[in-house]
Amino acid sequence: MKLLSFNAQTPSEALRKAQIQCGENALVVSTKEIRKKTFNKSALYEVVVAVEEKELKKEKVQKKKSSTDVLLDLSKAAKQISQIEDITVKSYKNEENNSDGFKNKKDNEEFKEIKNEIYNLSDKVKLIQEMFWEEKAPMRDGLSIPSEFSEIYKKARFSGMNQNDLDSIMELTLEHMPYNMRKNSQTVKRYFQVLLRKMVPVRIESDTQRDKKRIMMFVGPTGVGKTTTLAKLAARYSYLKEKREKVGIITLDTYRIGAVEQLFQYAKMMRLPIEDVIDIEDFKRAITSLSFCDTILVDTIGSSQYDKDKLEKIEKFLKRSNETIDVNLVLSSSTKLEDLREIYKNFEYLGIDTIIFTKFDETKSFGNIFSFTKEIGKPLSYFSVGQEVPDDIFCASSEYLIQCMLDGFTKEKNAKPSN
Ligand SMILES: Nc1nc2c(ncn2[C@@H]2O[C@H](COP(=O)(O)OP(=O)(O)O)[C@@H](O)[C@H]2O)c(=O)[nH]1
Ligand SMILES: [Mg+2]
Repeated sequence: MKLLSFNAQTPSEALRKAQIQCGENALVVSTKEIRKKTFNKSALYEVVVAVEEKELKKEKVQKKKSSTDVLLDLSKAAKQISQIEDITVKSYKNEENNSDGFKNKKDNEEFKEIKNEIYNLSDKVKLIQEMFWEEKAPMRDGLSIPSEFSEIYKKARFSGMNQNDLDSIMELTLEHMPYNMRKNSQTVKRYFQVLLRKMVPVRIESDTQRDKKRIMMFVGPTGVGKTTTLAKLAARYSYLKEKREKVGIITLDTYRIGAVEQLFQYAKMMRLPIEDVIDIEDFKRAITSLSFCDTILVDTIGSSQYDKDKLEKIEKFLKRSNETIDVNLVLSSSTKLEDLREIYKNFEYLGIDTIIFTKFDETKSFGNIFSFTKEIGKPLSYFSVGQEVPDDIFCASSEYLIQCMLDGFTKEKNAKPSN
């Protein structure tokens, strides 16, 4: 036995919908008004019916309405609306151009009539859209996703997030969302956003404590932006944050020609001490010589995640230094979810503390970041949003990530945390 819910402007219409989908034998469990009639909106009723699963399957097969028909209806209605709108605009302009300012009564009545007709037609379009959505609406354990959820469902689906995540979050939303919030797609979106945000672990940026230095190491695949991120953070900690810190840099990136130069240039520009290091003894010495610093940032060998030798070398540095080192895995936003998982698997044994995502500006879908972070449960700490040093870096925020995920990337959005 399954419970299904159907919404319509009248209880009888909702029942009719239920009977079309579930057959005459559907047992009505409850009928309730879920939205009161207002000035510009009709009331909305919900009928919940119980139905045998085999009946449901039978009815589904019998369902004939094709989505192409609905699409044709939709475009026809849209065309009618645009024609009427055109007339409206013209008649409105004529009214405005009337030189003596006199408003013709007949014109006014016509204008009202046309306005009413537009309302009626746009209602019709909405209804057709709902029919179209209902037909395509995914069914999860007998739970059909209502039309108010369609916009957010589609956005989340195209964000690249894991389909299972999306389905279970939808189910949760449908189960727990209060009825009065379901009345329009805006409140649904807000509720859904809050739920998504709560699933993203984020590490709040902290200041260093007195007499306690912080060592941050940046690891990750070649070319993701480790060195650039380190340079941005060096500037941030030493000049841009309210509480300025003494920052030192160590580079283990001595194998890639040019890579050391790049960091030395940045250090010189920012007047920060920098040490390059080849073996573990060097590393220990460098940490000692930078012991006056509050924060030491360590850049690592540009390595492919499959390059076990280089990864093992990093591990040695971590283990033998006898220091507490904060390991920051740097990843690019444009990496597919499966590849992010694979990379993480290879770097995991270094003991990853936090994740930094770079190249926000180079992707359109952020659902991979959401699903990846939710899966591994490690907190996000920073987002890199462009090539500019030092400006293009934000503290990670779940609001900003979900906003990029559902509405696309922009550096200017309100959700950008104030840095
Ligand atoms: N568009 C964009 N490019 C970035 C970003 N971060 C780094 N880059 C670029 O990516 C390239 C590789 O960066 P690099 O720091 O050398 O990567 P590493 O090999 O991981 O150290 C450089 O051209 C950077 O300017 C970002 O957030 N957005
Ligand atoms: Mg580098």
